[in-house]
Amino acid sequence: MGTIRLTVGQAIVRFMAQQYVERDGHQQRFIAGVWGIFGHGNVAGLGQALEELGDAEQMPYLRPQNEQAQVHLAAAFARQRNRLQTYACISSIGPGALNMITGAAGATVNRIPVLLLPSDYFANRAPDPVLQQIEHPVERDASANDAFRPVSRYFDRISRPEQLIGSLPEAFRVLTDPVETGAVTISLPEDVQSEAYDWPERFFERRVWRVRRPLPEAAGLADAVRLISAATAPLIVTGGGTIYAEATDELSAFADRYGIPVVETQAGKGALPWSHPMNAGPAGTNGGLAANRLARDADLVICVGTRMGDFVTASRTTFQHPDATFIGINVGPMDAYKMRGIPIVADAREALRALDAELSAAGYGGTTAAYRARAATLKREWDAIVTDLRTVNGEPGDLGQAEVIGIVNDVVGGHAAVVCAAGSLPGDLLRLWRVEDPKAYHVEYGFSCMGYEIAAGLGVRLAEPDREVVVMVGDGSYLMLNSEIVTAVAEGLKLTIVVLDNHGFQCILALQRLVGVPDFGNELRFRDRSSNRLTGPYVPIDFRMHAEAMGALALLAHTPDELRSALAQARTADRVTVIVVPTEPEKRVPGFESWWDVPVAAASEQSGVRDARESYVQARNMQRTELR
Ligand SMILES: Cc1ncc(C[n+]2csc(CCOP(=O)(O)OP(=O)(O)O)c2C)c(N)n1
Ligand SMILES: [Mg+2]
Repeated sequence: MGTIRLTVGQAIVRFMAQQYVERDGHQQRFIAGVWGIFGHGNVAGLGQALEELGDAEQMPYLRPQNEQAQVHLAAAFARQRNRLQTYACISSIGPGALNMITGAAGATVNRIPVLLLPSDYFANRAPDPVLQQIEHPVERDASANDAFRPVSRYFDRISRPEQLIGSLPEAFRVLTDPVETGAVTISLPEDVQSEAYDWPERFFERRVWRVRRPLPEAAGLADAVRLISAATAPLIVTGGGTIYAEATDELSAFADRYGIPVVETQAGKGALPWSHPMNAGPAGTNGGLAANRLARDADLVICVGTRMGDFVTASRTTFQHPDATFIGINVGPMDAYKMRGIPIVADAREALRALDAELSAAGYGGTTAAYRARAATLKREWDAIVTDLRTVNGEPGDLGQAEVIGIVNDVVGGHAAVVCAAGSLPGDLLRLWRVEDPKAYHVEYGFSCMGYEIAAGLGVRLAEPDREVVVMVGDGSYLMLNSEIVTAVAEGLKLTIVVLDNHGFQCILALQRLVGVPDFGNELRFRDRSSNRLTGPYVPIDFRMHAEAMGALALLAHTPDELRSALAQARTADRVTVIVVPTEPEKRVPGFESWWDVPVAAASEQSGVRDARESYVQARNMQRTELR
């Protein structure tokens, strides 16, 4: 067999260009391009390779402003493409590499494929310590990049070129596997990146990775049929897996046919349109009244494609039926077995189809008319509460976050993709945003990473160029990571960013009050000289001017009319638009019969803390810690 002489960097570019995925007969390239910031670690390695081969291999290079942001962007792109395509992210060594750790963890938590290629210190160690090397005094081979290990689903360091021949295929197997996927990191010493090797031609042949749709086993289905037939109050929890598996039509038909209400998680919202008669809305800590009441009383919970995080389980208090039983339909065993679940380890679409066939073969006619009527009544009541919360009330210049959500959603509709990640917005969006298709709600709430929002907006826009994209971001998250607005300008990416300016971390302030602590450190205030605390007036920030300086069309909206007109301007604009909306922090959306486990100080001189501790200890009695 012949060989091809290329550097390691060049070989990676050529290899990536030949990797395809296939699902349901559709094939596409898996790596859409390479995001990266150059430094001494990669400018002569992958940087040279992309410059020489990028065009020929159709492997475009894109430049972010921050390495963390490029990983968020890649993850958002992959999520929006149902994990069937992603970007590679490259960085220099040291700080550039470590900037990707947070994004890597987010991708891994959310089970989203991203390929990370950070540079590393010299494998030959000749110039040690190279600029930005940690130089660990005891473990000589340790590098900053070892910090990727716990946040990656696959990690390797290439210290000789030929190691790539084994490592890259393994990386793509993991990336394209629905169970194992997450951040995949291949650490590339800077000297190795530019070394040449005679690669076997076969290494660069086109390879197609078929994305598995594992079928359910008969025994698990039989258990499920028995449990569903015997249940009086069954409920479905849908997570992101339903959407990634493109099982939303099956879910809709299943829920309709058998009269089983569906409750949503953050990643699963959108699986059914908000108006679907069986969609009871979100459950758990940030849930609504209908879902939380149905969940409280459910005797059987069918979990589809969800990791059952503590927000949907309200820290194990959502499900209060003493004999509540769980069926875990999940492609990943770890998730399928959660809550003492009867596992159906399978692709969500295949499992729902098979379960439907088995249930109808068993003559199951669905839930009782009384149960369906209860679900319908609860849904009607909840929909009315949502409408009420979204409706503008009070003075026009006194907008609350819920009203802003209502106005934005009314203008852009239920098919625009709304993007968010942290703060009080995710909870409010979960309850109040009305979604009409499965890709129109993109809230990252597995890692809830401040700074995801704007970068992710770019990723969603690139994944679906024809869909309107609206990023909803708090002022705190905006201040943490806003610089990809410059990238949006440079790349000509059109999206709308709505910044809700409420003077700081209002969701954590609310949480602080709940744990009995007086307001401390969460608002953006000047230091007060007499108290020596951050209790002075609000620090004024002109977010509009800030966004304008980066090249965005930037607008300020104080009133509902100004917001509607700004959104209309954004829709006709030819570039990224930032709309700054000052909001009233004390207009908060209440909780709906739910809880979240946030530990309260067990000793304090303050009566507020002691009272909060007492309620906390009481509330913990509700936790179903036996469900494991
Ligand atoms: C990177 C990161 N740091 C800290 C947190 C903890 N945290 C969650 S929300 C929040 C405040 C967010 O403030 P803002 O974006 O203004 O939203 P608001 O709470 O005002 O709605 C903080 C500090 C986080 N989720 N992510
Ligand atoms: Mg805020």
